[in-house]
Amino acid sequence: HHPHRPSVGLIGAPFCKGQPRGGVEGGPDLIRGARLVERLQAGGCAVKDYGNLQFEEFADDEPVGVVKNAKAVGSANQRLSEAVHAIKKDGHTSVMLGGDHSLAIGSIHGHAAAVGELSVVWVDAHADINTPMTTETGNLHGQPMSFLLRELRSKTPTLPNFSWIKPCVSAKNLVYIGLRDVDPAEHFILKLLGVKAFSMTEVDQLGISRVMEQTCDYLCDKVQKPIHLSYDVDAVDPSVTPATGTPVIGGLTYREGLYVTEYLCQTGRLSAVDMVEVNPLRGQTEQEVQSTVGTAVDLLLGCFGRQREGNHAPDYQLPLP
Ligand code: 6HN
Ligand code: MN
Ligand code: MN
Ligand code: MN
Repeated sequence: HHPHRPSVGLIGAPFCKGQPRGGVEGGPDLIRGARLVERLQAGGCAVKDYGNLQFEEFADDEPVGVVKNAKAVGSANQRLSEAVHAIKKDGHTSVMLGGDHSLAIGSIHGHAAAVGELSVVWVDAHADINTPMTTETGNLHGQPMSFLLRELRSKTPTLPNFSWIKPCVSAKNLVYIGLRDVDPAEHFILKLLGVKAFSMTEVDQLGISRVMEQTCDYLCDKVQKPIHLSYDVDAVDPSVTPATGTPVIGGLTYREGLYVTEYLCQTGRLSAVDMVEVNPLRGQTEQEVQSTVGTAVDLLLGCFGRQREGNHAPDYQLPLP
């Protein structure tokens, strides 16, 4: 492998209870089936596959107010947090395959437990920053950031199986890219905390290259913090990634989506990645599913050094006549 390429620690989280639509638990195996491991290895990365997590079932997971499946989501994320913590302690760049986006709670929590202060780049059509008090749907995949931000500690009640969570991200270390479907309460929270956000309007105004430049200028202060990239496949336009639970028109192009990963890769500080919300049952055709899964794999390859200009192994030798 390339000596400068990071080793990847892969963990599958086949979990769907942060939202109501079945199928998203099939994401990890589908993405593996698109030859993710082989293609990362071909690109010079060492890969250790930690397999899929198994999650506890709760017969008595009653809604807390409007919030659904709190016990299942809390328990799944506690397991995921421990798994990501271990992957980081083993020295890998963590790659979490979801599953729905409630899994960012455990992934980011475990990452922070292992490395300390980190920057979060959240690429999504949605802000996923509702609190259990503001959510309109009760779905926990619309709320993960509210449990992780220190600034929202006093605004979030402790749900069953959530008491292990310590808020570990500061609002100033969070950047959103791709927003275009933000609830009023979420918009209020973003303004209240002064969170840096590049909505699709800013992507249109600045272009994706200046968005990424400004993202890294904003996050890079003198302390070089590790970066956690939480990538919701619905950030990309549904013409490209239709097989997802909450598609929103007007998203990132394939090229813009990929540029985000390439840019973060070349910072050398990408320390953990989530790829979430791939749902094969939401595709209308096999082609829609393949386009979504193929894009998810390409985004992950972009995170680990694959270049569109072309690639070759460091020891490549021209064949002699
Ligand atoms: N996602 N804001 C909506 C809600 O239910 O709170 C949508 C959330 C979507 C979540 O895409 O990960
Ligand atoms: Mn080596
Ligand atoms: Mn999301
Ligand atoms: Mn989303």
